Formats: sequence, structure tokens, C-alpha cells
Amino acid sequence: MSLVVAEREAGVGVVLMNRPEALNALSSELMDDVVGALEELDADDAIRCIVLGGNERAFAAGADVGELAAATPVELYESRRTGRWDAIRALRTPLVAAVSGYCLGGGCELAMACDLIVASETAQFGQPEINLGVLPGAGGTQRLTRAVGKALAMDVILTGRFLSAREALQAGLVARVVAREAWLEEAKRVAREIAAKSPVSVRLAKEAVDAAFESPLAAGIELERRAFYLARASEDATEGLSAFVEKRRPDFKGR
Ligand code: CO8
Repeated sequence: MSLVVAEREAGVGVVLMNRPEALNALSSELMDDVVGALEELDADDAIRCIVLGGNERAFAAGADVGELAAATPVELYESRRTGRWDAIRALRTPLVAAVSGYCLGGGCELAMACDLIVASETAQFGQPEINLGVLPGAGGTQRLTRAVGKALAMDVILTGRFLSAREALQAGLVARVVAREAWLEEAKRVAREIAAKSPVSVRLAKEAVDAAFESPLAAGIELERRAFYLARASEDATEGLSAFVEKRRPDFKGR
């Protein structure tokens, strides 16, 4: 039986991690199911945005500690563990993390691998690996530092303290904070909004924003310029520009 529940709602795919008895601790099996469900939705042209979430109590409380404790370093090295996070980064469809409750360790790293985070006011973000005698191993030291800056990243990673949703919003880790009961609905609403845009320009924009973390400014600006011209060459851009002039809603086809 799969440890995720995946659904399609119009142009939006929704993947919910479903291991509530362990606060969605990311066992190898759960991560395989997450990546499998996301890749299947990513391959479906009808899906233009994906929401990844957990449940009200936890997005995910980290890697499965029992599994980490049982594995030898060589087994960890040989396993595809961190490759699963890379597979998520390779998805072309935009990914919205819907976070309620605990979002810790590998769970926080999973949320940060998504394109944006919508958080419930109950969300708690942290990298508590230091309390286990290890450190973040799936991108946390890099992505958290890029998101919130060195001072706060050092504080969170070296003390293991949790950030509230409000602190995470203020620090730039999350895009929106919503009322406790709205965490999933708001993430789906954001996803529907993205899904209504031209998928061509959405993908190009996602690639261009990601390039800001990988390249020098001049190279990033050059990449953006070329992405802009490519988007302008799409039928969707012709439709979008005409629709504005004709005062009607655009009908984007993804071409
Ligand atoms: N792994 C396994 N089981 C977990 C985990 C976890 N990360 N988190 C919670 N659980 C289980 C608990 O053992 C418990 O199970 P049981 O009922 O059978 O005892 C159940 O979930 C409920 O948890 P609690 O009773 O502890 O619930 P509380 O509300 O009292 O506490 C906390 C919630 C604060 C979230 C607490 O459970 C906790 O501290 N969890 C561990 C958080 C943590 O340390 N996360 C980091 C893990 S290490 C990591 O993520 C490294 C990633 C690097 C990956 C790269 C690999 C190469």
C-alpha cells in the first residue's frame, strides 16, 4: 500500500504524505512513494502545478530516525537517499509545499526543495539534527542559508531551535501564512492560480528564478533575457498579449 495519497483536481496534482503515526517521518519507502507520485504528475501535461503536503499535525518530522540509526555510513552513502531530493529538484512542474505542524530536518529540506511554501500559523520549521549528533544532510545548510541568511541559519542549525510560521515568513522562508484550517485549501488555491497561467512562461520563470541561486548576476540576467524571448515566441504569449488588448481573459494552451 502506498504511503502517499495522490489526486488530480483540474490542472492541479495533490500529493499528501500519509504516515501519521510517525509524523510523516521520511522512511525510504515514504520518500520513494513521494518521488514516484510527483514524477507521475510531472509527466502528465494536464497537470500544471503540484501541491505537496502532510496532515494538520505534521508536514514531516524529518528523516526516519530509526532507519538512520540502523544504517551504516556506507549503506547511507550507497543508498539513493539524497538523490531523491535531487529528483524533486528536477521536476519541471511548479511545486507548492503545504505545511501544517512539524516541518523538521529532512521534512524542512523537502519543503525547501519545493518552489514555494504556504504555511499554517501552526507550522514549526527546524533543523534539529544537531541534537542527534549529526547535521542536515539533504540540503538544509545550503537552502536554509540562502533563504534566511547566515545569522538565522546558524542559529537554527547550531541550536536546533524551531522557527514559528511568523518568524519563517518574516525571514523569507515561507511565502504565505494562513489560518490553521486553511493550510491545504490556500496551497491548492495558489496552485490553481499558477495552473491558470501559461505553462510555458511558468516553467521558464521557475528556471530563471532558480538560476539566481546558481549563477553570477550577469549570467542570470542573460538567461532571463533568453527565457523572455523564448516565452514571447510561444502561442501563449501572443494569446496573453492579445487578450489584454481585447479586454478578455486569456486562454493558455501551453504552446
Ligand atoms: N523518525 C522516526 N519516528 C519519528 C520521527 C522521526 N524523525 N519523528 C517522530 N517520530 C515518531 C515518534 O517516535 C512517535 O512514535 P511512537 O508513537 O511509536 O513512539 C511518533 O512519531 C509521535 O512522535 P512524538 O511522540 O515524539 O510526538 P511529540 O508531539 O511528543 O513530539 C516532535 C514531536 C518534537 C516532532 C518529536 O517527535 C521529535 O523530536 N521528532 C524528531 C525530529 C527530528 O529530530 N528530526 C530530524 C531527523 S534527522 C534528519 O531529518 C536528517 C535528514 C538527513 C537526510 C539525509 C540522509 C543521507
